[in-house]
Amino acid sequence: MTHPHPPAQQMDLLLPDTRPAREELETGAVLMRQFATPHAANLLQALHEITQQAPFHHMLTPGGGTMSAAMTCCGTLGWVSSPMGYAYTALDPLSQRPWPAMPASLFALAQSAALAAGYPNFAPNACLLNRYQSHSHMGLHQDRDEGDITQPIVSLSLGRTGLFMWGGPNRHGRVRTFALEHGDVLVWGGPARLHYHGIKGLAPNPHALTGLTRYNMTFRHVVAPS
Ligand SMILES: O=C(O)CCC(=O)C(=O)O
Repeated sequence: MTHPHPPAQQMDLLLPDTRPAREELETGAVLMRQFATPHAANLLQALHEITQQAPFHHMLTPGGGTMSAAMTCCGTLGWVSSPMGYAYTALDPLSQRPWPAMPASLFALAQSAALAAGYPNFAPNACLLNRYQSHSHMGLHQDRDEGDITQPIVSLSLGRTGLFMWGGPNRHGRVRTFALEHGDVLVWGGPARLHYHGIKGLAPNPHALTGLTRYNMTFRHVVAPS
């Protein structure tokens, strides 16, 4: 028996991606869809090597809970959350060793994404890696521990689609939610640098390369704590 129409899931695969390749969310914030897709295999390999040295884990929060997403870092400084607060540290608190170095290919990709978004000379020295599974989420927050808000944040998504919340400079402002898919890169800086953002959850479908897991890497320039 032949089917006049393919099943819905197959149809999705056949439909062209109609999302614009480049979208300015607002002044300073640019979403570049599929920007990193050609580099996905290299990125996943780099992520694997980093997490062999500094495994993902659920950090403790200042409020006494645990972060929903599992995290780790690479670069000369890494972001940590603990009951004592948030900080950038030179050592991974789990191993007491320096964080794994940021691979040159990741640095170059983050730099080229920043440039394409209108931020020349981005020099990330820290990268926070997030791993989301099943019901993971990340509440609305600002990235404000970097000690330098003149440089943007470059955020790269891999694997399962994340439902990203994009707010404004105030916690209780309007929030838009949209899909961040495999290979999408979002850059925010300038007047949008301290905008609230987070992850509401994950889309249901698994991804061919990562199954039910979503990875995210955010590249930052951090001024070393004194
Ligand atoms: O996973 C994401 O897309 C967002 C990550 C994020 O907000 C962060 O690391 O500060």
